Amino acid sequence: MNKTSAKLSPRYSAGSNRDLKELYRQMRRVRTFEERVGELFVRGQSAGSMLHLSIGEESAAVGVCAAMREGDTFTTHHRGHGIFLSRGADPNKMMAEIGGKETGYCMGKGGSMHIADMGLGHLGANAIVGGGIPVVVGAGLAAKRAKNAKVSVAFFGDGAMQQGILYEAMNMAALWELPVMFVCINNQYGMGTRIDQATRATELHERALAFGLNGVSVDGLDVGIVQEAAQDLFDKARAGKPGFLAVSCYRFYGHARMDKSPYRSEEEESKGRKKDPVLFSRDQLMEGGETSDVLDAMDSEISQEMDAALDFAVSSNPPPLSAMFRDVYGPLEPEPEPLRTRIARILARD
Ligand SMILES: Cc1ncc(C[n+]2csc(CCOP(=O)(O)OP(=O)(O)O)c2C)c(N)n1
Ligand SMILES: [Mg+2]
Repeated sequence: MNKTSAKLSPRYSAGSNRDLKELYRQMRRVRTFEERVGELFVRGQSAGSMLHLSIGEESAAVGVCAAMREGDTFTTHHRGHGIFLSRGADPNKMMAEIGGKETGYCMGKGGSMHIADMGLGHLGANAIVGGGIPVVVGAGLAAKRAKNAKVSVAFFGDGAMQQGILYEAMNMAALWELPVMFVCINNQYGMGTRIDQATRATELHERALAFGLNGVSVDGLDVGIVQEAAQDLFDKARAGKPGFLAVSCYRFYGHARMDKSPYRSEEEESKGRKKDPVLFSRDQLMEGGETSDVLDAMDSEISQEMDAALDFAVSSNPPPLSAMFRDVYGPLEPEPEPLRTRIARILARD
């Protein structure tokens, strides 16, 4: 099964503009949030040196998350801001986390690549390529045993398609009939390596079919098509047949903020950036009768929301040194041994 997008998604033509408008709004929120994250970096206010923006990939986050239900859980890769935002994250707390501030989701100690929040079902972003994938198998097993009809979703990039852990996880999920979804955001690149330089098997969903999952690849230009495909797979996953969805898109900018992508031609980039899911859905809305005034007003409200998130992060404080070990060790684990005591103990051995 390989669905590709026509010019207009049949489901989201004129009659159902209201649904599409909400998807557009969510995609615009992700885009604007990421633009502000870029500003945070340029101001030298982001924690750590690595920031991965999901500009160009908004339909994958928004379309798939629109098919999720309250209580579903998920993990993300290192490019996960848009996914968490689409699951209801507070942009203030997210921006503060990315800025390493105590008002962030993890008190600023996780940063961009290690955000987690159990309340919203976020089981953790992960900087190791493929690292978040096996977690959802465990969560799926728990959901199956609890019979609570929750699905657990792993979001990852095309780079993880070459990681063995994905195949162990898909095999186990299929064998045990777990309510699990594997979502590959295929932005065509793993750092500077294009997907066709990394594998000959570029029809990614076919690998899932081989393991006994449902598998679909869609063009991420059209968020309506992404949502429809995701909804269908989620319904089946909830009933015990895990699914795999590959959403193809184009990573508009470098791998991380300091990467100017010297390995791509300007021509390729400008062609790739024409594959813009936000503008595509805006065009769909206009064709369905929406006015540019209404959409501009929506955009400017979102700009204000994200400006406020940036201000919130910049004006928040970093966590105090005394909180260094808080939330790092569980209540049953001993406090880490103070360095001085440890050195004294080691020296006393000789
Ligand atoms: C196991 C592992 N190998 C290598 C890296 C270095 N690394 C970080 S991101 C990345 C590329 C990931 O590409 P993809 O999965 O397509 O995600 P994208 O960055 O395109 O969103 C690599 C190789 C890593 N973090 N983990
Ligand atoms: Mg990639």
